[in-house]
Amino acid sequence: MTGDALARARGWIDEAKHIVAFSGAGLSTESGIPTFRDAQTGGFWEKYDPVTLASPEGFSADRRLVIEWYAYRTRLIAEAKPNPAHRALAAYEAAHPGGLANVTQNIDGLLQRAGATTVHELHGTLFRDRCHAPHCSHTAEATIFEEDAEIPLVDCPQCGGWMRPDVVWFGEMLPPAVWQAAEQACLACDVLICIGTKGAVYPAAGLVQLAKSTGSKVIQVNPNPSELDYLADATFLAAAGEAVPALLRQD
Ligand code: BV8
Repeated sequence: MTGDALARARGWIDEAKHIVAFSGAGLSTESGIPTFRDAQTGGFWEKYDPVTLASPEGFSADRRLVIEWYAYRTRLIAEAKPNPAHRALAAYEAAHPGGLANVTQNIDGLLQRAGATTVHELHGTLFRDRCHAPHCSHTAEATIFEEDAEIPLVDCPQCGGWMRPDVVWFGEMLPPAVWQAAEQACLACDVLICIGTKGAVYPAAGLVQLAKSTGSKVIQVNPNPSELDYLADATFLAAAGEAVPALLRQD
């Protein structure tokens, strides 16, 4: 990555006091984690619609199927490693304390594993479980199961409710404290870098519009067109692993 567009984008970043890195599944593709939809291609899970599996309705309809799907994804993700994009974001944050906030739709924990400390997980995490019962707040560390392990269906020790991954399912509200922190970061940022997201899931995608509406520069990194193209001041049709280190001068 060279050229005027890169120099201009680097200039915005150099001038910025506060940057938001708004990320989606494409940030972790180069770590070997298939994107949300691609995760279904090939093999046993192909015949299931991810949006159905990632919903309270899907869970009520077939508890074991949903628990086994998340056990499969958690094992894949536990074996993955942060890639150069995750590491560049963590290195930039370390070099500019308070200067970068990650707002991510990913539930893989790879930013934190790369050393990032400011990570707002809009859609939760695979590495914590919680009780599904509406008025129970019990949480527990998630277990990573071997490939052919028998996956237990765990009941909550506090209320007997069904334990489930602490992620946000379709039709469910995002965690209010995380949402408010993400909104504040997007309102305060000078530059928002959109990394590897189609921008089709709400209310998350609305944060890019929010940042734009307060005068932030929007830089997009995505090898394919997305629903956020119209908001971008600069778009790099490149992989995150190449473009993010170049933009943050961590290459
Ligand atoms: C809610 C966790 C209400 C679980 C996820 C407004 C308009 C339309 C619809 C709605 C709306 N408001 C609400 C809705 C409904 C719904 C929604 O948005 N539906 C969509 C499908 C139309 N939203 C909800 O249900 C939300 N909740 O609204 O609640 C409410 C309010 C009050 C009280 C009660 C209820 C909750 C949504 C969260 C769902 N959970 N994940 C799990 O993962 O199992 S969403 C999940 O899918 C991810 O977290 C992520 O958000 C999304 C996937 O999107 P992307 O990350 O963008 O990934 P994708 O695969 O699509 O694209 C990858 C991109 O990467 C591509 O562009 C590709 O080109 C690029 N790429 C590939 N390789 C690379 C790369 N880029 C860079 N480098 C590479 N190497």
